[in-house]
Amino acid sequence: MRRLRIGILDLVTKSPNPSLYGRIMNANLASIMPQVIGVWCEQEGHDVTLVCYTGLEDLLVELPRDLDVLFIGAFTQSAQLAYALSNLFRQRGAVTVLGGPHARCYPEDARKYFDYVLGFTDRTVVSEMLRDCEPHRPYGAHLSAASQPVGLPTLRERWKFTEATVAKAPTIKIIPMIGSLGCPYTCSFCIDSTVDYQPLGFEDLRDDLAFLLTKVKNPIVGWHDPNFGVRFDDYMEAVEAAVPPGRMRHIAESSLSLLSEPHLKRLRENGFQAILPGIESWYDLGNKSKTRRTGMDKVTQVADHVNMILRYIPYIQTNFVLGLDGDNGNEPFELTKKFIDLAPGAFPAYSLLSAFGRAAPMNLDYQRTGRVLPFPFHFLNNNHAMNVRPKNYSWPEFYKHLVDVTRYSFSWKAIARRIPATPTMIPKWMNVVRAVSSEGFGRIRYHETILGLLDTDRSVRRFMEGETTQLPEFYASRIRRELGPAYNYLPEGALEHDPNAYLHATTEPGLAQLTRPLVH
Ligand code: B12
Ligand code: SF4
Repeated sequence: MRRLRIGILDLVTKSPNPSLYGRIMNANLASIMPQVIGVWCEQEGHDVTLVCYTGLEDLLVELPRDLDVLFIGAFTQSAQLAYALSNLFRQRGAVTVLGGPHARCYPEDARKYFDYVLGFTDRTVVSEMLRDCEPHRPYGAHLSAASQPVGLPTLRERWKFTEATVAKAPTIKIIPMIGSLGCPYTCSFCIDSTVDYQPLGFEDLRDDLAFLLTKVKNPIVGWHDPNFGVRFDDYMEAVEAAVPPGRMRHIAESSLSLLSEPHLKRLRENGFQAILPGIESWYDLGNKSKTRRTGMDKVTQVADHVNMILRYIPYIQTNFVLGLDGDNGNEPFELTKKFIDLAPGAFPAYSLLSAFGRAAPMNLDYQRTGRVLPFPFHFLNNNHAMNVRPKNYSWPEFYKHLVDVTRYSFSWKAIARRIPATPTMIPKWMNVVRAVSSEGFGRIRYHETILGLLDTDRSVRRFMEGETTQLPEFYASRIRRELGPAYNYLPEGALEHDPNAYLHATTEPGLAQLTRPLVH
């Protein structure tokens, strides 16, 4: 097989103007899989250029013009950017391949703009794709492994890609690491609820950690495991065997149920500095935080738990989903404000209820009841649009509460209370930067704008009520502005998608046939 010139693009962001927080952090949010694909392509004998797009690079310059193949890893929020780039590189003669969350969630749509759309991706899928390597137009080939890969290349193998990406982070530098795929729990809103839990091998993990210490003095490791610490003792033993005390810091997403006091003690001893548990809601999704309580009972229980965590781990981000069907009236929002008062050290992160295509079984229910809106993918990042009409709120009611709780969470009073409630310098500083940047003040401004438009702009209100699919100018002009030069390469029709494609594929046999991946 001839030696191919392969480009790999990791789209960490969707537009060329990162916020202050984005400038500091984007390179730290890079994905592992594009680096993995880089290793596999080189092992197949090809030349690889990998670019992690943090919003500061000129993509039209950084990627070689004469690529044979371009892989793009994209979240749904970067789909339109990915579609535009695919179009440009196809015009230049490349075969294009999409992988990552967008490809897993919206394969029906992505096939219109890419030659290959990859679901679960292992080395066999990549080498089969490279052997075939043909333009597939007008519909790309949808390939998937039968399950998640049983192993991934080690950090040593992907180091040259990791190092180049982390070098882009100006101050804090986080090394991405993963020890498991899937999850044993079955929260119906989650992409991993149907993916079996599978550790990737604790011996490799130990080697990766030991290798990292030879490359970076006091590294910070960011764990990408969907639910870190399911096999808690195995993880801790791997860390303890490879890392002398005090030599490494860690950040992980973990469910509250795994964060018992004995576990927290061991996490502290092993240098865990930041933890991101999901609380989700005071009424819904209790299975994730493993609490049967609801309402104020749950608030006090979770606040006590979070305060206990802060005695061991200096930084905690608590994740909430707003707009769930279990929420009704003022109370859920008032309870969140109580939580902010009772656990002042936690940094709250709010996600608007979003149905990402095929991501979760629950999305079929939203689609069946006609509640999913065709917001362009560019806005689907849990913040810039909520693509499920709320069950128990009118839009103005919902946005009024959203603005109120966001203002409360990032008021000067809450920002000031967070400072003494977090024990060490970096967390104090991070919380202030995040609050005054796009995640706090920026969100308040954005949600206030939408609330205002719901009142003054009929086109926005009608679109959000599902009365029209005509995209309001507010959103259309925002995409034009945010995509910058890439907007000119957006293929025709690429701003629209069928929000019920998942449902249609399950109910229309012809369609199901067309979109079923070729599983090896
Ligand atoms: C770790 C994680 C993060 C980390 C690391 C992100 C990163 N760059 O990878 C952080 C905390 C930074 C993060 C941020 C965000 N995240 Co996140 N995150 C996850 C999480 C928990 C695990 C993903 C993971 O790495 N799995 C391990 C990998 C190996 O497996 P995989 O993702 O299934 O990938 C397989 C295939 O898709 C494929 N593949 C993956 N990437 C690529 C790339 C190429 C080129 C190819 C060919 C194949 C390929 O190969 C893998 C093996 O089969 C998932 C939830 C979950 N449980 O999956 C959410 C998830 C991916 N995140 C999500 C979201 C919405 C976000 C944010 C927008 C949240 C926010 N508002 O800030 C941001 C966006 C960041 C960005 N880069 O754009 C959504 C994505 C939905 C979507 N369709 O876009 C998910 C699914 C959670 C959810 N809400 O359901 N996230
Ligand atoms: S515990 Fe977390 S990762 Fe596991 S299924 Fe639930 S939400 Fe998904």
